[in-house]
Amino acid sequence: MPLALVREVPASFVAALAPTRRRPLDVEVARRQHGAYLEVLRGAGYQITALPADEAHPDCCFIEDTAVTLGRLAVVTRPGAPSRRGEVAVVAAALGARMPLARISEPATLDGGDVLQVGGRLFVGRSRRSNEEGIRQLARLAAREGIELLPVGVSRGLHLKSSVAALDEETLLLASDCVDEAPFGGLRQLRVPAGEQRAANSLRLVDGTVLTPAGCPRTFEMLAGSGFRPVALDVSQFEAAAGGLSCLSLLLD
Ligand code: CIR
Repeated sequence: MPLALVREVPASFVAALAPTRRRPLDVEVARRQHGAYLEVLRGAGYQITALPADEAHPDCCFIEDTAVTLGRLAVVTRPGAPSRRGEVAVVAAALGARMPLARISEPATLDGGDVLQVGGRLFVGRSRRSNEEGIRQLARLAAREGIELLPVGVSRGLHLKSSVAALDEETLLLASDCVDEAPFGGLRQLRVPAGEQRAANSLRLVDGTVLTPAGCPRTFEMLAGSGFRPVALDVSQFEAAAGGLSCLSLLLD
């Protein structure tokens, strides 16, 4: 059974890193939205393992950033934001109980939100959070697993996956003018309509459903019209903290 590792939303979420926040974050609403997200994952067939929230780490629910899986190997990251580095220990323990672990180490930084697997390839964002050394260390580990890594320049948005999602093994959903698109040559590309950039942070689930943020109707129609199965979900509180659908889980399909 596919597994989704998630982390509960702490009361301290009100202090989550949020460069573009205009309104205070609402923990109760965030928890409701998180609960609805988990229901959709369950419905898609995932067994959920929910790690407890850590009040010392307001961003801990954005669990995607703490680890990357390469086949049967889990790579524990070293998040780019210093305030998030203490999030990895609990996630490493949970992953280490089921699979071998490797670690990204200083001076490298790497956020899971910059790592996008498409078919057998790994695209990795060179962003404010993930540096060259982080990409180099991940490339070495990926090569050992027979996986090719391609760096991608990120010019807008926090992470690579803020602007690009994989809809299947050969199709991307992306927002224009946010990343260097040259490395994606050869892949089919669907562009989110203007004004719906945040819809590029969508998440394909193991049953083929594509979770997409609520309030992006044109993207929803485009996905449905292209043969995908979109499901819209309100994650406004997480978006207000620079996150989105992909960052709330580590999916082990
Ligand atoms: C941060 O700034 O690190 C968090 N507030 C948001 C992280 C979102 N992560 C993701 O999209 N992978």
